[in-house]
Parts: sequence; C-alpha cells; structure tokens
Amino acid sequence: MSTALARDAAAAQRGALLADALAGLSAPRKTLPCKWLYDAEGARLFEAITRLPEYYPTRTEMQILAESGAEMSRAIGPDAAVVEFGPGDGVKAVQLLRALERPVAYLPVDIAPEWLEAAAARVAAAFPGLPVRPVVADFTRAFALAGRAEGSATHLGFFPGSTIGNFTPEEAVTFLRRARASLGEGALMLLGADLVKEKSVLEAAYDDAAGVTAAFNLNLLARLNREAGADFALDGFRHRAVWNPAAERVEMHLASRRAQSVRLGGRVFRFAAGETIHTENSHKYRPERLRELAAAGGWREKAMWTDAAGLFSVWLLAA
Ligand code: AVJ
Repeated sequence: MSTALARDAAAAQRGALLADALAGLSAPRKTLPCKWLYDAEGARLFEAITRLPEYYPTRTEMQILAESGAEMSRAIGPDAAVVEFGPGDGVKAVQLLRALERPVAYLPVDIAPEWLEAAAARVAAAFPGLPVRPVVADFTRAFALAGRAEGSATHLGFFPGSTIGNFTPEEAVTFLRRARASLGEGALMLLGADLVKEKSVLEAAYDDAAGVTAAFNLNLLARLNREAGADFALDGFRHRAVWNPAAERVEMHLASRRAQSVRLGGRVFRFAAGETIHTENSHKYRPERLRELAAAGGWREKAMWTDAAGLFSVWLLAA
C-alpha cells in the first residue's frame, strides 16, 4: 500500500477509535469494542497469548486443522478461493491452503492494513503462484468483497480462532448472513468455535499467571492515550476476566482501582472505585447452539471436527 493511502487509513482509524471510545464511555455501563485491542502492540501481545500454557484455543485449533486437514480438503473440494476474516499472522491460512486441493486465491479481510500485509506476505511466500488479494474492510460492519476471485468453483470463508465468540450471538448471526451474501452462491465456511467447558479452565485462559492477557487488555487504555489523546492512568485500572454462566461467555473488564476521572476528546469521564469498562466478550458454544446460530445466519452443517478432549470445534458450513 502507498504511504499516502496508509496515512489516510490510519487517520480514519483514529477517528473511528475516538468515536467508539466517546460512545462506549458515555454508556451507563462503560464499554469499548474489542476490535481496538489490536494495534501493533496489541497484536504482539495477542501473539504471546497464543503461546501461553493456559491459552488452549490456538494450539488446539491448529492441531485439529493438522489432523483433519485431509478430510476437510475432501469435504471442501478443489479450486476454492479462501476468504479469511481477521487473518492475524496468516499461519492458519498457510496450514489450510497446504491441505486444500488447487486453491485458486487467498483474500484476507481486516481493518488494519499493516496486519493484512503481514498475512498476505506470509501466504505469498509459502505459495508463490497463488493470487493474494488483501481486502481492507471492517468485517464487524457491512462489507463488500469487490471483484470476487474469478474461475473459482467455491468461495470458502475462513473464520478461525473463535473470533465468532467476540460477537454477541445476534451480531454473529448478522455477520454470518453478510458473509453468506458476500461469498455468494454455493459458498462454504470453515469456522472455528471454542466450546463451553469448566469455569476454572476458561478463566485461567483469560487471566494467565504471567500477566500477558492483563497487559493485552490494559494496552487498550495506552492506545487511547497514544491515538485519541486520552489521559488514562495506566496504574489506575486492573484486568479482570470472569465467566458469565448465563450468557456462556468470558468477559474481560478493566476495573478502576479508585474513584477517578479521565479526559478524552474534550470530555471528562468519571469512574467510581471498582467500576469497570467491559472490553471483550468471548462467547463459548455448545454444538447445538452453534448449529442454531449457523442456521439463523443461513448456513447448514456439512461437518464438524473436534479434539480428543473436546475443547474446541471446527465447522464446515454450506450456504
Ligand atoms: C480473538 C477470539 C482469538 O477471544 O479468545 C485472547 C482474543 N482475548 N485472550 C479470544 C483474546 C483475550 C481471542 N480471539
């Protein structure tokens, strides 16, 4: 991407960050959208999370992709164009593309151009002849895939990592509907979803002993200071991760250690001691709930794979 385009994209992102922060901190229960956790520092910290002993999702999903890749490939068929939502570092895409028969293109979709470039570069290096077409778009909103890959038998959506869990179930249905519409006729979707399990395992995965997840969560405030001119005292908040059994989700919060006020965008936001900013939901699914969700989004189950311990699931859905 040219530097001018990158600069425009960065300015637009800062504007959107400020608008979201003003709206979220004005709400009766303060909240910030979790997509803003991923600036360069957040991405680096998330990468470190995926290697923590407590954080089982990444390695479990990679293991499922490795062990069942051949079966997935047979179910998907040849000549697929892979459209990945939130590609991260592109490692999972490489794993998937290796398993597929004659993939025809790779289209990573993300709001952060710098992330797209990392994923695109990794995939291009691993598959020199493969057309790689990054799409800068916020897939949490309505988006279009301008000019779908030509000559492909199938557009295969790829949404790994249980990122679907960061949506509320209603938002997840909306995302699935939109993805179905943009992927078009005969589309498939390979979807990773974390499964409901014991509270202690879930809470440890989001509140690790080394404090990496705490640093990841607190970086959101540091980012608001850096990019939106806020004046959060970083030692004034602490990380909390709690399993909400009614909503079947792990919630991340930043809890104010004391009564304090924070300036942002010309406004002052007051915090009571113990008051929290809700920064992320990570919904966990039971297979029957996931099936319902997929159906509401216009998809039916073709196959499902899980690990021996039943920690994580990978679904092949058909439009
Ligand atoms: C973005 C879905 C992969 O919710 O598990 C990890 C983000 N947050 N630890 C998740 C996250 C805290 C993660 N995913």
